[in-house]
Amino acid sequence: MPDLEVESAKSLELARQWVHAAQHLVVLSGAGVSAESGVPTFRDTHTGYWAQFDPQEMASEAGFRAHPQRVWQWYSYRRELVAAVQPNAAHLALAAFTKAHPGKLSVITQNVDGLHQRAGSHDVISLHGDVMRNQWLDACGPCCEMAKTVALGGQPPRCSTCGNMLRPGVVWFGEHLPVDALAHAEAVVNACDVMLVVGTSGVVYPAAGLVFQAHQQGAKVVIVNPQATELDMLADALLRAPAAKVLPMMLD
Ligand code: BV8
Repeated sequence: MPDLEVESAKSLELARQWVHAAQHLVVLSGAGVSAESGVPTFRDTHTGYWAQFDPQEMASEAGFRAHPQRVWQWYSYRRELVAAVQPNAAHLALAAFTKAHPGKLSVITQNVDGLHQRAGSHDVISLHGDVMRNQWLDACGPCCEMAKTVALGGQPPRCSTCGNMLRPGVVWFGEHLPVDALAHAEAVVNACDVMLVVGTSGVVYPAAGLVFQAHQQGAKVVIVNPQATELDMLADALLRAPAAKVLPMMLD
């Protein structure tokens, strides 16, 4: 195994065996799986989004209502960034695995960048929505669906009839996850015999809770992350390495 520290090389060998013997494999991915595509993570100290912004202010309904233009522009910046990047070897390795082993792998992601889907993974369970989608901020009447929207200088577009604002189609802090997505995620985690936890700090719930669920039902847990995470105590194998390096080796 090229230039992996000894422990990770051993863990990689173990993980490969578990992956290829597994009946049902689940991946839970976080922002780190997109890091090598050039998408900033949230909590990496210097490069992460949260180093510059307060998540409660930028990724919450209260923050959006208080500062609609600032929050809308932050998402516009992220949309442009994500549209300009490509899936990396980690996304592609997962997509290739699903193609080679139909029905064996479920991808659950916390990410809103759509890169798993663009790499070719199907039926991705997106827990936190899609940064490219919009939805109405307030429950809207027929006028919003019919009317044109007006957008003034960096402000979120508004319904030209009632003034309802459009907002990004993502799950903000304090908002419930999509019921179907979470239920589907819990079902595949319950049925899996191996869970790969890739590129997540394990800070955000209920997503991080899925790893406890996998561990409790007896699945092997493999963590791929160059840094320590809040979930390391659950790992049966720990790979201190970047996802784009080890996933192709683990899944080939
Ligand atoms: C909710 C969309 C019910 C928006 C995001 C317990 C139970 C339930 C809720 C809570 C709870 N405790 C606290 C809560 C509340 C809250 C929460 O979890 N807060 C945290 C901060 C403590 N949860 C919620 O509000 C959730 N809703 O529970 O509803 C409810 C309702 C009302 C009141 C109470 C409860 C909603 C959470 C969803 C928030 N939305 N995203 C947007 O994107 O703008 S979360 C955001 O964080 C992203 O989706 C991101 O994916 C996610 C998780 O972060 P990570 O993906 O892990 O990213 P991070 O930067 O942290 O880590 C990156 C990792 O990658 C690092 O470890 C790094 O080392 C690693 N890495 C770097 N490079 C690489 C790499 N790894 C591999 N390879 C590399 N090359």
